[in-house]
Amino acid sequence: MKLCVLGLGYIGLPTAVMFAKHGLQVHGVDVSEIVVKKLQNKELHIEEPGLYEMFAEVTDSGAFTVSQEPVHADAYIIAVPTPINKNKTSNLDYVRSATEMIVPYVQEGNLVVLESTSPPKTVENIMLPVLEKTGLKFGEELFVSHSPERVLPGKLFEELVSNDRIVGGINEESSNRTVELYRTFVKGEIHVTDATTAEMVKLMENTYRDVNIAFANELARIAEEVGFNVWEAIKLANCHPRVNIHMPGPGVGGHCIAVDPWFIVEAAPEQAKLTTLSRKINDETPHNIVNIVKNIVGEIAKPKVSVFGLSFKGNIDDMRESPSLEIIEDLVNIGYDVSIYDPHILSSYPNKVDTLEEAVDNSDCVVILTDHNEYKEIDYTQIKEKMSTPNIIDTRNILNKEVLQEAGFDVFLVGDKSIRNSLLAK
Ligand code: SAJ
Repeated sequence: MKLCVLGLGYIGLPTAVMFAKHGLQVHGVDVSEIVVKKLQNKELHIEEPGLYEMFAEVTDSGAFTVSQEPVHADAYIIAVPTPINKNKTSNLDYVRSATEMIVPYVQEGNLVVLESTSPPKTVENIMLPVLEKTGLKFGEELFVSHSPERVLPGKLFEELVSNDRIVGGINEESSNRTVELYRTFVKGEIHVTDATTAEMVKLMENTYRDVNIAFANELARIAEEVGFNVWEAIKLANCHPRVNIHMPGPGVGGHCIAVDPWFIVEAAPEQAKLTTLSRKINDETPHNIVNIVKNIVGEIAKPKVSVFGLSFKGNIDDMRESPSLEIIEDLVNIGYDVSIYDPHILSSYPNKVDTLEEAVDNSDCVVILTDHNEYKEIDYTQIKEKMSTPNIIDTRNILNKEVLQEAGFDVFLVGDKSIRNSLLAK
């Protein structure tokens, strides 16, 4: 069986490689010449545990090829970005153009699967009108479905296999063929529904998380006001068998959770009240963190702030929608001397330095924004020697407060009375 995967990003590339590893002949397509050249030279443009080994293996064996143009295949998977515009409406240009791209190649009996997270009715209103140009009869000569990717960056290969999958075909035969395709490696259950429901299921999962994280962030602000430790309180509340409150932090990043709720808002703005408010709360959170920094270093003349973490969550290299970007921009705009340290981000970024030493040299405050393992393993006593003022703000609850305090740090934990005390002290 021959498969053609369009979009070789965080989802498309690992998925393509997985199919190639499991016996399919796979051709990957990306519009970016840089990405294609890199892959053809057996180099990766993204970081994901286990990806390189598998990618190298299927490339060497010839099971996986890459170019900027599609080929004839039995099935096509579209895994292109579905970003949002500045006004929070969906941008489906990539879905549209990827579908256009395969029109000259699609033949009778082919299957086309959309994996990109998309607003409800994308298959119906965006893809089908384009695929009509093939002249093939939908559901009889050409099979189309949505099967959203639902894997967690960083744990992608494990989740590709073990997670349940949702398949929503435009008719039963489209669903059946899609189930058969993914059975190649999926060990989780494959649930069949219609295309619009499948689109909504994916959006609902991420919106559930966004609303829950907004609640956690709201509780963090309440904890700072009232004076208790929200992390301990959430841990205790979650001992209840029916409670699962998520964790507060510096805000919500990534291409999924910070974006997908807007697709629901766009589809039904009047009805999506809680969804809209949760987005607002999570979007405000980076500014809350900036205010905390301001309260702690505000009295120091031209303070230096060391930001730990550019990626949107721990142990990955993905900066998309990362709350760190907004926090850094605000800190720079205030006029602080900002120095960023992130061992997972290899590309250059303004104010990013290469070593921990440079980042903390003469610093007045370390702000931990991402829970990379590296930050848990740092010897903070040594860092303190280099700093001008030993302040440390932990937005992820990854530090041992007592140990740091003993070492002479002023430790401020987001969602804790230490933040309140810092405000009262001013
Ligand atoms: N975050 C919190 N508190 C939490 C959990 C997360 O502040 O308790 C923050 C993270 O730090 C990060 C953001 O939320 O900035 C999102 O991280 P995440 O780990 O929750 O999710 P993603 O964006 O990496 O992946 C999600 C996953 N969806 C669900 O768990 C329902 C993944 O399965 C999806 O495939 C992915 O979105 C996607 O592509 O849609």
